[in-house]
Amino acid sequence: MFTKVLIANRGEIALRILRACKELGIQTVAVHSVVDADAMHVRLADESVCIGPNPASESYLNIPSILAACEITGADAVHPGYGFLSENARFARILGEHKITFIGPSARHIEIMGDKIEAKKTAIELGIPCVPGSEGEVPTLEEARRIGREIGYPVLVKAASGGGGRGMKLASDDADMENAWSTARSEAKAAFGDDAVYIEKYLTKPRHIEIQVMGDGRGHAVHLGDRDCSLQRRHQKIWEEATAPSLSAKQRDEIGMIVANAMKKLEYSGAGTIEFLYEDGEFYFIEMNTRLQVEHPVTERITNVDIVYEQIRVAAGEELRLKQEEITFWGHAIEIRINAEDPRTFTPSPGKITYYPPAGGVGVRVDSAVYQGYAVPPYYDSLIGKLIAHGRDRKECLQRLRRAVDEFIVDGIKTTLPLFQDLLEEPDILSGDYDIHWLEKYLAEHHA
Ligand code: MV4
Repeated sequence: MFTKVLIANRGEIALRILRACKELGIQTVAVHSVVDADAMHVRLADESVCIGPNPASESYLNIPSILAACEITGADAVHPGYGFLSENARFARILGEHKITFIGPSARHIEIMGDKIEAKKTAIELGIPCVPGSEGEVPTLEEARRIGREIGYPVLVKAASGGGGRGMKLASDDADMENAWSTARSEAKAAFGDDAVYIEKYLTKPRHIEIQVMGDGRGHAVHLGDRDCSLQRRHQKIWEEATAPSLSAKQRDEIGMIVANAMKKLEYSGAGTIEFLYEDGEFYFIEMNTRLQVEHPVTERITNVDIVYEQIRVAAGEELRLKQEEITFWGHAIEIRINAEDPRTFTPSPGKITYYPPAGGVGVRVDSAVYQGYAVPPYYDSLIGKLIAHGRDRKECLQRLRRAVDEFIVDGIKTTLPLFQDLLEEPDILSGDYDIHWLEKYLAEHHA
């Protein structure tokens, strides 16, 4: 096992990782920007190193600085959390060259899944169902139109280096394709320095359902069930649930086994998420995330698996203790993301928290690293906490969630908590009847 883990992140996830390290008896190193000197994870870590000025590009994304912090403290592993360097293959490779373990999958697997064309080819080879579309890159307009006609319009032109919604253009016919294809290419070139694009049939009203996996890199892998993350605004999730309300146990088992077997063949190591669009009873692979995700607690809650603890064990070369037949899904969990933002305009609302009694009680978990007197800095994303409710079924989970949202107080800054009070009155939310467009439509009608 590692003796010292450096946590290359901030906020609630840094604290989450620190907790897992403490339980494993591993010493912890916090790294932080100037403004984060009084953060919770810095206070609770055994050691801390200031790695640079406030902009993330100069601190949490500063590879030389983080390497120096490893050197100074003698850390033998780095946990990258999510965002920042978590899916940076070059970072994973550099750490390896310095005999420091990157707590995550191999640099090769990060690279494959970072290229959406490679990811899709790999998924097809592994027997994962995909959205109908081009076989790889579409280099000419003529070919783009041929594929559009072949699979049937409307189609999406997507950037190979994109993902998370960046660099997508809709084409509804041959005439439309010229504009979609060329703007997708030039935007991809400008944003990622890579103009490769591919084409997919446009699914009009899917849900976003993802499968959590864990592998040991030696051919043992399991799935931990699914999450529905359809409620998104501008490709930012705000509400996630496990299990997905629209799936039967049989469907869950089927897609879960397809994905687990694929990860065995790939010899995938660590935690990962396979993202699907789900429409009319069919799953269509879109992307794989090779990191721990923000919404991992809903899966932890219904499976009783500590995903971060297992990630660290596997990275240290221990075998995966999880056996598929022992993984069961009990009850229902929902996570809501509490952001320091105006609940109507979503404008960031940094500043000092003057009063902070978080929700608690039966069936409630709060993952947060803020406290009364803490000042939310303006430099990073606005997530200040996650509220996770659990119950024997979705109905009990929703009751507890509503009770917890009502008692959660954050004074001094604006938060998205009032949005969730409103959502918890919506019949479609209460019945679980929503797709990826539901939230944007709701906000246009109710929050304009
Ligand atoms: C799609 C799609 C419809 N059809 N692909 C957006 C983010 C990126 N991960 C993939 N995205 C989409 N891909 C096909 N073939 C619709 C979306 C999409 C979306 C997906 C998940 C959650 C929210 C979304 C909001 C708008 C569009």
